[in-house]
Amino acid sequence: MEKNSRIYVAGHRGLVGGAIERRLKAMGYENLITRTHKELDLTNQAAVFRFFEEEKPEYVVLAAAHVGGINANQTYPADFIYINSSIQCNVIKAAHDHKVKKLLFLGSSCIYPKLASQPMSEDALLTGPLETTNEAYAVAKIAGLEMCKFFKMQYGDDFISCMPTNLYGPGDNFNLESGHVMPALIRKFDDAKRKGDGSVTLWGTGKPMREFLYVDDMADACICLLEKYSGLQHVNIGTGKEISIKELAGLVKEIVGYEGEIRWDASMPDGTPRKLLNVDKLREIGFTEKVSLRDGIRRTYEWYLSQDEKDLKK
Ligand code: GFB
Repeated sequence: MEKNSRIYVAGHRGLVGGAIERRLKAMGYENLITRTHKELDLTNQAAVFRFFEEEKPEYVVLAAAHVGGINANQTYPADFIYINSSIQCNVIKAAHDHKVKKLLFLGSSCIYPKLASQPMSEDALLTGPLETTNEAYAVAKIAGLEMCKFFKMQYGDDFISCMPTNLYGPGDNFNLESGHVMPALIRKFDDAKRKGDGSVTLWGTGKPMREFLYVDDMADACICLLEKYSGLQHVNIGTGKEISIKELAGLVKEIVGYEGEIRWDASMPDGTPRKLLNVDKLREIGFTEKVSLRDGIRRTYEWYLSQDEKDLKK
């Protein structure tokens, strides 16, 4: 990619897209193309094809998606499979038709079987049943990464995919119903501290293990793949380290400075017990994360405190 290459960052208002746009700008890429959801509905094929005709991007980062935490995935599976499949089909086909030089598709580590042996390597894909709470999203993301693979096989398009672990950081969705665990912990402990509540209720048992990557590290990993990787198989992006939700809650509680009790609502789902990624392939390509979990949580909390209430999708 040249500094004046026309790079379309789809999803630039989201957690990952926002970090990628920030990083590319900081690196001196001056020809970034972005559209808000209002400006371009990526589920509208004609609008997407018109956009590619007009803007002729040379590179595409497909970070736009309909995303959410365990509760949103479990509650709205039709939305998750339809919206994400539409976005992917439209953008990948338009990128092919307009001879985009390279496209990076972003998926999620929930694509792997619920009980895949841990850590999960790229070869674990499609070797067993999926976690039911996010099956719809996972099927859409599997279709997206397979579509990139088959466009590369049939047409030679340089379309690659990455499957990131759970991401967090500035720009995350702090809505308690639709968001993920990290922003939920930050918001719940901060609210309880301000109100002087004696306890905070979290979901499930706290036993599941999760892996977390700070979103600026994710942006660096994506740019590393854009610059160095053109293989057929997708690439896991993670840290190779995991923590229980219970331990994570203790860490966030300490960083926020909340001193009350933690309670667990076992009527809420735990989701998959573990989804630790094998990141050997990512290391071979030449990427290692820089931000530790503690430091990433501290930075995210500082960002959270600097935001207006209304901007946090409360
Ligand atoms: O981050 P999360 O919503 O999604 O939940 P997943 C992770 C774990 O945190 C689950 C627990 O075991 C939750 O029960 N948890 C505890 C909470 N308290 C809370 C809370 O207040 N809010 C939330 N949200 N969780 C998602 C997939 O799975 O991972 C998506 O559904 C995507 O499709 C994403 O793949 C990366 O990690 O379980």
